[in-house]
Amino acid sequence: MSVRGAARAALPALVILALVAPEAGAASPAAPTNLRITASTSSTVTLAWDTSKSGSIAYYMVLEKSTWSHFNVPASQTTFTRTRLAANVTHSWVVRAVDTRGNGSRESNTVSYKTPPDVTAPSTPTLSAPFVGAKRVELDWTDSVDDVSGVTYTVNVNGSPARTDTLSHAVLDGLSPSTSYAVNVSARDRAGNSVTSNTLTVTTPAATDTSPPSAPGNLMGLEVGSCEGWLSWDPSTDDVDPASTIRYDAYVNGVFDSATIGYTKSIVYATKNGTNTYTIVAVDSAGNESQPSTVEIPNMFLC
Ligand SMILES: [Ca+2]
Ligand SMILES: [Ca+2]
Repeated sequence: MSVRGAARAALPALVILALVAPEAGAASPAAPTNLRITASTSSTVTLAWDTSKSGSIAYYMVLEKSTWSHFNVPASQTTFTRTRLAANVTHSWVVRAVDTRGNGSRESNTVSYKTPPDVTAPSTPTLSAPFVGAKRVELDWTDSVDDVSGVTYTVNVNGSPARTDTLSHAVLDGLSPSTSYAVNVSARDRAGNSVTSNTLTVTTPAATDTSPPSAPGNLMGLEVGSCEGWLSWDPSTDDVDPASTIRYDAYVNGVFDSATIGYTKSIVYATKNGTNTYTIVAVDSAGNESQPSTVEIPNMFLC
C-alpha cells in the first residue's frame, strides 16, 4: 500500500476515535454484550446484540474492522444487516454504544464471518442488434445480474474478444460491408465466473449510402486548467444511421485526436501554447464525412 493509501485507510479509525472519545469526568455507557450473527448468506450478515446495561444510549455504532467502515444504528434497534459483502473474505465486527452526550462505550465481543467464494455466474444476457450498418453494428443486451459483485461484459466477434466494458451497449466500428459476423457477449463477475449470451449472425449491407450526416451543431469549447478543453455539440442527423451510431472524429490543430460514437462530448488537450483549434466531423456507418465544425480556445498552455 502506498503512503497515501495507508493514510487514507487509517482515516476512518481516527474519525471513529474522535466521535466516541469520552468527555472528561463523564461516565461512559456500558458496552453492548452478546454480539452474535443471527443470519447470513453468501454476501450478507445480520448481527444482533444485547442492549447496554447503563447509560442513556443515543445510538449504536457497528464497526467493521475488516474494512475500516462503521454504521450507526438508532438506540431502539439492536440488529444490523450488512449487505454486499465481498466474497471469500473474513469480515469482523464489534459494536459500541454512544450516549446522548457523545460518550462511547468499550467494544462488545467480536464476531467474524468468512464469506464463501463466489462460484455462481451472473444471469445470461440476451443480445440484440438494433442497427446493422455497412461498417458499423449497434449492439444492445439485457443487464446481467450477479449474486455478489458487479459485472463486466466482453463483446466477442467471430470468437475473439473485441471490447470489454461495464455498459450493456456497444457499437462495433471498422467492419467490412457485405460481410457476416458471429457476435455474442460474455458477462463475468469479479470472481471470474462467466456466462455467454445468444450468438447473433449479423450481415453488414453494401455501402450504398452516399449522403453524409449533418455537421455537428453548436460546437462549444471550454478551457479547463489551461491545457484541457471540454468540447460539446448537438447531435448530427443522418439519412440512414440512428444518432446513437454516428461517429464523431475530433481533430486538434488539424491532427486526428480521438473518436466517440453516439456521444456528443469530448475532452481534448492543447498541443501548442496560445490559441488551439478543435474540429469535430460526423461520420456515418458507410464512412461519409460531414462538413467540419470548428471552435477555437485561446490562451491555452501545454500540459
Ligand atoms: Ca457471482
Ligand atoms: Ca448517410
